[in-house]
Amino acid sequence: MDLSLGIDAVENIDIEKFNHCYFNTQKPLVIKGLSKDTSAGVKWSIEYFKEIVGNVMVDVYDNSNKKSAKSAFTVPDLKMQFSEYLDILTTNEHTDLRIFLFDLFKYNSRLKKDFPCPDIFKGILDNFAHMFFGSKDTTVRIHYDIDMSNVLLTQFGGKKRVVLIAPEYTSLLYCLPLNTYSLIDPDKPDYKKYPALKHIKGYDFILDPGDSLFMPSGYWHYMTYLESGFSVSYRRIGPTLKSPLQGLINLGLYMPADKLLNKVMNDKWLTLKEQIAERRIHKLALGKDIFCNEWKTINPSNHIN
Ligand SMILES: O=C(O)CCC(=O)C(=O)O
Repeated sequence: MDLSLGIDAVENIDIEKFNHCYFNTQKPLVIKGLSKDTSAGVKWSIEYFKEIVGNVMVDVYDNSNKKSAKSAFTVPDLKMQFSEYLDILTTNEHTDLRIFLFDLFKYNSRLKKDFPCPDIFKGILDNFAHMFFGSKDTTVRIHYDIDMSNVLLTQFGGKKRVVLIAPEYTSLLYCLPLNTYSLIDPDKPDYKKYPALKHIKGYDFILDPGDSLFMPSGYWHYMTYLESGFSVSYRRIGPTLKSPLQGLINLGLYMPADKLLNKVMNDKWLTLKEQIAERRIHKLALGKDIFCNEWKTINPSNHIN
């Protein structure tokens, strides 16, 4: 994998330029310090959250749960009081517990006032914000968002490393059928098992506290919390109807089908999914005559028609 592409970064951007150069062309962008002049940039801290929403019960996900790491769905592993979770986070030691896609704003409208949707992301979804919390060294497995929205992810607290890969590479990423995850590990790409990864190009950069990342629809992302921290995401639909329609198909058709097969076949379905993902890509490779020799060397007796 060549992750040396340089991501554009700006200090400020107006809506016209953002739409013209990034949103309409679906090109990722980092906006430095977008939140620094907002109340959130000044006020938000672990202590502040404890004071105003500390008593809320939250769903917590355990990254060390091997079963959910291999599952296509992210299912909460436990529930706890938010203040209890924040206490764990403040040690800045590693914990595998993280909070994912949490609609914290609904518990206290002050939070929304502190960080309203930035102008460049105003639209029919601008009332919905989600928060993510994690500790130092926590990773978020590589995936793209199932609803195919564009995402504006603003980082608070610690630094986060982001690996981004354009949707054009989806067919080379061993995407599991009926869902939006891949089992590859961008930190240790296994080129023997997944030779197509050699042909992938992407971005690898660090989001500092206060920075916002524009992630266009369908972009694969893999994140590592370099320090304990949290972020907020807003979503925007467009610029064409193709992505929202694909999002609806993913949510309304593929996800329920995947869930059903998971329920009926359990681990067998996961194994089959991995096999399908591998075979699909090698079939494509043979068709295009790329990395074909590698595949034949690894699987001399395997013939795909
Ligand atoms: O920052 C995180 O913890 C995960 C963010 C993410 O996966 C997303 O915005 O889709």
